[in-house]
Amino acid sequence: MHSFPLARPPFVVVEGLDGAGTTTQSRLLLGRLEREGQPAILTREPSDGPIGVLIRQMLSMRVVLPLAEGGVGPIGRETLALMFAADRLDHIDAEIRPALAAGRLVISDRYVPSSLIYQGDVDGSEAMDYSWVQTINERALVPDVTFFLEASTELCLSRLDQRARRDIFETREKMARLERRYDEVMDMLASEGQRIVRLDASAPIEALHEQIFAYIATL
Ligand code: T5A
Repeated sequence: MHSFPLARPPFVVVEGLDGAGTTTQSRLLLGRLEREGQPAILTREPSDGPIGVLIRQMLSMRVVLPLAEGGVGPIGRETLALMFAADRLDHIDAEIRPALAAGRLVISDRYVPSSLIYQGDVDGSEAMDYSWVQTINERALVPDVTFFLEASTELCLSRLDQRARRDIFETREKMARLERRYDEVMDMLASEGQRIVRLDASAPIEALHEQIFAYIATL
């Protein structure tokens, strides 16, 4: 167990299905670190940079594109994957690296795993091809630890039901596919040597927070 501030502040990622609680846990962690005297920032992807803002508008269908056959529709899947990768590199340059260099721990609410999971089916089929998404993200800084909030589709939908607005990924069928892919991708990243910590997202908010904080204190 280390005392704060940490000599080398880590880059921490929180991942999970929509509704798993990544935003809740990221915010709680930031507040706790600040109280413990650890300089830290909370950031997210899509980022709040220019490409990230555009992506958020596209996900909520506030920005649509004219289709060749007439009418409008969402941006192409591969183009969206490239936009997420471009946003990530901008995010790393503009926010993540400068914060780490200034001695701040960085918490990112979502990162590369989200691209693998949400954009991994680049041709729109059930067959996954993670390799291209990995290639376009290969310059992304590797996190020191990724907390994966493991949640079922049913749990996430019950939490999201409280909300009026849902984005383009938040339907039962799509989420069930995403749930399976999360498991696959986290195993894949762990086998490549990344530090992945799986947590049961159905646990109470405070209990999850204590597990995350205790882990950070060992880094
Ligand atoms: N995306 C993102 C891609 O497709 N490719 C990429 O490369 C990237 C980076 C982002 C979307 O972009 C996609 C994935 C996403 O679909 P977003 O709105 O930023 O969209 O998505 P999220 O970060 O998932 O935000 P959400 O708000 O949808 O979900 P969270 O953050 O997981 O959930 P949270 O914390 O807001 O909690 C939801 C509700 O559950 C309660 C909370 O109080 C809240 O009401 N809750 C709990 N209740 C009981 N017990 C717990 N343990 C609880 N934890 C939370």
